[in-house]
Amino acid sequence: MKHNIVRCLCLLLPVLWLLTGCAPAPAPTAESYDDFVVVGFSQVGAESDWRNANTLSMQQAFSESNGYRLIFDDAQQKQEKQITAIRNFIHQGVDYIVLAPTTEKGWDTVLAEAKSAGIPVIIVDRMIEVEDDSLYTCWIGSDFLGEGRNAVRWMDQHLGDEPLRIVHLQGNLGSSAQLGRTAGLNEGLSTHPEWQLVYRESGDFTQAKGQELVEAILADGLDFDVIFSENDNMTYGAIDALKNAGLTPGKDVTIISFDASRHALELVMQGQISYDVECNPLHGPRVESIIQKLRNGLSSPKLTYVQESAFDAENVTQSLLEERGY
Ligand code: GYE
Repeated sequence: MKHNIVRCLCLLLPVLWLLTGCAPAPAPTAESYDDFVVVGFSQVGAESDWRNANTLSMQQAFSESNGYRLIFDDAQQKQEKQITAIRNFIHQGVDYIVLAPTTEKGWDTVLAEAKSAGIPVIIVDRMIEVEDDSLYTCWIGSDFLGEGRNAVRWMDQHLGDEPLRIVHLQGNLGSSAQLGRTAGLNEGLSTHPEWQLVYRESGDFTQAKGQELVEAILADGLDFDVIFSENDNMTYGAIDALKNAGLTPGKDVTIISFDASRHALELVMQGQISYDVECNPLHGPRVESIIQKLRNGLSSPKLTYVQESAFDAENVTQSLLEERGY
């Protein structure tokens, strides 16, 4: 009798699994993707912690459990690769194209192709400069000029009228993040005759290039008081170069940085970075809610700037570090 019950249970269990949904799910077929909203996302690359946090945020927002199928393309900081990716998205007939552009210029032709295919294009993070604004539906990102001005305001208030020799590490030339932050510094230079720009070069937003540039100027014997570095990863490289040369970041050299990622805020707390202007990479849910609106027949503002802050030793706190998602 006992044996019969056990045998019965053994036969019933697979049936129960199937009925309760505990059995392994069948692999999705091409047809089953029809139920998803298909989004092609052309990402700049993986040059920085900011970028990786941005990619993750997009992947989480455009997950299959949220009803999306994300086609992700990493352009390795090359605009040609982004243009090819967009053409592939058009060819695949995606529902929406999301573009995080490398540089501002050079998008007119490919976006006109997307427009004639009837695919809405949402620009995220950096901006684009096109002849015809109807080539993209809307943009969401940061006020990069505002960030540059914010840094200059801090320098003005904290370094006063001291003569300053400034080393400027720029991001990718032609990207909005570089253009805006550089324009902010240029304004500061034009109103502070006592500030002297002693070096300016692009470090492509990467840690390796930031370190390489600062090592080279130290080897050349250049004297400087401030490093104005347009992102945290170049700053990390610069800090390593300074330390390797026996200098103390934050004491021998004042460091201004951008992004304010968690590790950088730790360095602010330790006094190695003096001021870090926030740039928020968590755009996934923001872009997703734009797509929700469009799908519901609503419109979204053409331009949306996200709220951002900035940090120095005065306002950086342990709880801020713990809450930081990037
Ligand atoms: O500051 C930098 C990244 O475009 C805002 O790109 C973004 C910038 C960010 O590589 O770390």
